[in-house]
Amino acid sequence: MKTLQFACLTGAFLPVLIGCKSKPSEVSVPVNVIIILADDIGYGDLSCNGEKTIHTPNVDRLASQGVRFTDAHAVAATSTPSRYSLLTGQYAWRRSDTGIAAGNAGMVIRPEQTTIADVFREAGYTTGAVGKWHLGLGDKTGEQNWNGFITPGLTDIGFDYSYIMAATGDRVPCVFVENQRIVNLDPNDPIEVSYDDPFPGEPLGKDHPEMLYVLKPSLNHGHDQAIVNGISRIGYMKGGKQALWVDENIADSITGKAVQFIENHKDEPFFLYFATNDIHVPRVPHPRFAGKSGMGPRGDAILEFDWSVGQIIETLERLGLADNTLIILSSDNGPVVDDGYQDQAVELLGNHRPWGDFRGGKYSNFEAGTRVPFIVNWPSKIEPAVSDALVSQIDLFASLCSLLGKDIPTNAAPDSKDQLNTLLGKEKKGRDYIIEQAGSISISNKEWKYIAPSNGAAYNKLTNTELGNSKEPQLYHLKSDIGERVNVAENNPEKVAELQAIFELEK
Ligand code: NG6
Ligand code: CA
Repeated sequence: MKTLQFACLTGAFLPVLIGCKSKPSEVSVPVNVIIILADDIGYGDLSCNGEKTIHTPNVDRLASQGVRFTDAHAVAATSTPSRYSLLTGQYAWRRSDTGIAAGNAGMVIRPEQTTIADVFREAGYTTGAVGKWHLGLGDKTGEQNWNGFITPGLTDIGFDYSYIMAATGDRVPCVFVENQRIVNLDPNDPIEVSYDDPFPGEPLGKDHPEMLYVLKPSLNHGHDQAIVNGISRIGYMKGGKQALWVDENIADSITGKAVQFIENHKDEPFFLYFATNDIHVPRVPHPRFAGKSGMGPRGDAILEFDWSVGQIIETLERLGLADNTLIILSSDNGPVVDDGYQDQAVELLGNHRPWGDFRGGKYSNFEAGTRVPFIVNWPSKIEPAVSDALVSQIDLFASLCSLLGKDIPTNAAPDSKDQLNTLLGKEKKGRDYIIEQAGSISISNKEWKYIAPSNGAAYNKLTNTELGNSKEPQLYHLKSDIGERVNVAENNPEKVAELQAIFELEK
């Protein structure tokens, strides 16, 4: 008991502290943590957030039994900087090389950096990353040994186990990489990857539209290079035929690996970063979801995402782990409808509003760029609630350190703040302000939002997105104008200055 009291007093093991109050028998079991990170799912894409056009029962269950946040943000409006910030607790804008990564990019998070996975590993957890990666592999861009052991890799930044797609579904190489080796690679059919030059003799989507029997790219979106499974992609690849993923099976493959990881580690504490491919393009859900949403592949992929979430919940319940597992569910950036393929997402959208009440979408400085679904679920410890607290994925690092009763390691996560009590629904306050990154930088204190001037385009014609870039400073009174319709910067210079000063101090 002495040890326990000590732990409770020092807060060295928060799960223990909570356990001390209620069920002493559970005291020695540290909590498992699963981050489920969707790709491009917007605030309005989940029925728990209010849209009546889609039904996501598994996510809704997590939400109704946990804390559902209405003002939660990814750090950036695209994948690589968003994920970088989440995993390292450092704003991606502090580095110039954290933009959307190519499929042959070198590791964006460098081995000498400390990730949240490192912290879990250090705390005695088994750690895993399953699904979309998009943060580079190997030391240098274009120099990976795709046919052997790809190093450095995820084990060098805290993950004991990994089963990943190197980048995105629309970027080569279209293969799974398990523990830093391509899965099912036939040594007699080595794989080659390039983002510079096509491989002679390999057909390209732009020259062979007749070979694109699954999906054709949207006009002017690119995505017309290597052809894999009747879909043209970004980048060139050759060989590795046996290792190619099957698009309609991606959700099954990665969900299966996530479930297996949980099963394999049911008797020890684990941390799982489960990053789905849904609902990024190309959207090719399994036939059992095809046609089920009435919205075409985009809606069907949302149902597939919900199914994946259901598989995780079922596994935890089956193994008796549900009560002792903290799940955080969110998305890497806001929604986009046409992101590069002719999948009828625009035509079949109907009344569905992927962005909810917010302006913009993926790529945008406006709210829908980063205001994402965010649910924290821990059945035995969390009182169900809806929280309007301002929260950001940047704080997961420090908050999870706090959960483990650990200090943030020296030199790690400089931008992350401990918001554990807010995440667990015990406090309503949240952050004083957040900093978000799209074409520009914006700073919001919940009531007001400032978007710094930038030279970027105001509109993305390809995706039909209002990007929120302007050469003029923009200020929106979110409290009365959640749709960011009226720029009140000119009439409120002191507010502009106040929010600008926050950024000046931070950078
Ligand atoms: C863009 C791609 C888009 C998508 C995005 C990355 C074009 C025209 N568009 O550059 O299709 O792949 O990158 O998405 O190439 S993210 O969610 O991974 O950031
Ligand atoms: Ca994304």
